Amino acid sequence: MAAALIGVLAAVGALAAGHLVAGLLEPSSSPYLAVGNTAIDLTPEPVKAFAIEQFGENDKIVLLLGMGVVILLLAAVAGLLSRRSPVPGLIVIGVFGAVGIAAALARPTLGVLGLVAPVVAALAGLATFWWLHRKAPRPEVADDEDAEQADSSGGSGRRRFLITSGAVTAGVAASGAVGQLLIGSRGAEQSRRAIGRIVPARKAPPIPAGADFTGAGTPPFLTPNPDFYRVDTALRVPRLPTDGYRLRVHGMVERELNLSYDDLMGRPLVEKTITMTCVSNQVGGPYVSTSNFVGVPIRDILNEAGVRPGAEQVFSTSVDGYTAGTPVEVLLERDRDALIALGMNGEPLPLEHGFPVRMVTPGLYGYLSATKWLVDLELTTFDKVTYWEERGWAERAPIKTQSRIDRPGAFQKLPAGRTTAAGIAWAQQTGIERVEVRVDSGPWQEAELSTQVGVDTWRMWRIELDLEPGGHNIECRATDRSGYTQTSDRVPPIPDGATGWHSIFCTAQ
Ligand SMILES: Nc1nc2c(c(=O)[nH]1)N[C@H]1C(S)=C(S)[C@@H](COP(=O)(O)O)O[C@H]1N2
Ligand SMILES: [Mo]
Repeated sequence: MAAALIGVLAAVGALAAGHLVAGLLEPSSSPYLAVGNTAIDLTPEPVKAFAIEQFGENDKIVLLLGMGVVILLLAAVAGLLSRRSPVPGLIVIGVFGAVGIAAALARPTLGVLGLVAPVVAALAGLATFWWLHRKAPRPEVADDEDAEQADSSGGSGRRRFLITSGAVTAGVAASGAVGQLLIGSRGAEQSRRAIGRIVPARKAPPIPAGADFTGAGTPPFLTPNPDFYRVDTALRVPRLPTDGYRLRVHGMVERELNLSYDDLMGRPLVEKTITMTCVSNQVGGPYVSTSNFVGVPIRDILNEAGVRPGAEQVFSTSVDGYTAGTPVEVLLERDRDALIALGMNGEPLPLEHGFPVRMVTPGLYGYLSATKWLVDLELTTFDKVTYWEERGWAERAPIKTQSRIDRPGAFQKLPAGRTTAAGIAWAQQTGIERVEVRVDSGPWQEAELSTQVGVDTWRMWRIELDLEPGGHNIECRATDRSGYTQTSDRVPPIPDGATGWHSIFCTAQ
């Protein structure tokens, strides 16, 4: 027991010390977070897609917990191997330390300062192990001389070891907690609160009555900020205060720009209602949401910088190292209104949606057009490869026409007879013309559509169905305003978005 405990305390102590130093210096250099982030970057794409599908927004928590369990087990084993000599344990802790340092080195945005936390963590782990090991009761004496040791106050023995390890535990818990507090409260939240509401110079047209069918089971037309889907590779949400914020625009331009948050806020802001969609969304999946985004049209910024001939993509970089490439001609289109967004539904961007500044591009999947925590725009050619392209996703990816059934829910039991089915459909840049529904491969029936808000937003549908008692398969398909009807061919999200009809099975009784 004591042997395993020494290993565990040394490992947890190392992580806590690293977390504390990272909280003081540079949050993302915490070895625990740096290893997790590097693990995400190294994870093969199918596993990542699986994790997003299985655990949704909890995928990172699952990863961190999994890492924790593995570390504790290895540490306990290291402790048990070191009953006689501390060397095996010191080797294992040393390897842990090296992994933490390597992970910090692999983080693209961490400088030399980022190495302090993992180095301190490694030293703290080795020292704790060495020290507790010396204090530990020897296994041969532990059994026979138990009573004698317990009595000999001040001498080496089990009681003294328990006191020592209790004190170490308290110190470890305190430094881990302080580190977490520091990491959690660095600037960004405060600076977000100080901004108040974000008021556009040109408001989006109001959402008309009848734009959704929430009574029939669709989501509300505008997604409340806390419900907006979230997909990103950031284990810890980057916390960028507006003080000192800079957006650099460079590369194949006539004039480099270097814009502060106030420079952006000071421009005439426009508001646009946009339905965002993630390329990883499976047919019927949840990664689609709508918001009133407020920001500066990217076109204005690009025109001010002066795009030089030959530039093909706007290569955007996030403060967390994530990169994306958006075709220049799309961003320059007059009616597209791609935004350098500052606000969502009247509020500054929530931290997890890219505070203080992100991109949003109507009609393109988010991975190549919606960089969050945006700090850099480089005009370049498609030779420069982005985060997702390296992982097999397409260089260009307009959002595909899709539809989803929200009611009845999958495997729902409902009373036989008349029932209302409802859902959503989207075909950004084109608009939805028609949604049809069929039951058990019967004839297609046309659903009623909600009032259209714009071509860049989703549209709701509902239909009355008559269900006989028994199991039923309900399918839907959308036709967009170009005349294209969704194909029934099922393809997976990779490389440029899923296709196929959403179908659900329900039971009428
Ligand atoms: N910095 C950063 N920006 C990012 C991502 C990311 O992983 N990191 N994910 C992209 C993807 S895949 C999508 S679909 C959208 C999702 O934006 P949301 O989380 O605000 O819905 O953000 C994009 N911007
Ligand atoms: Mo995405």
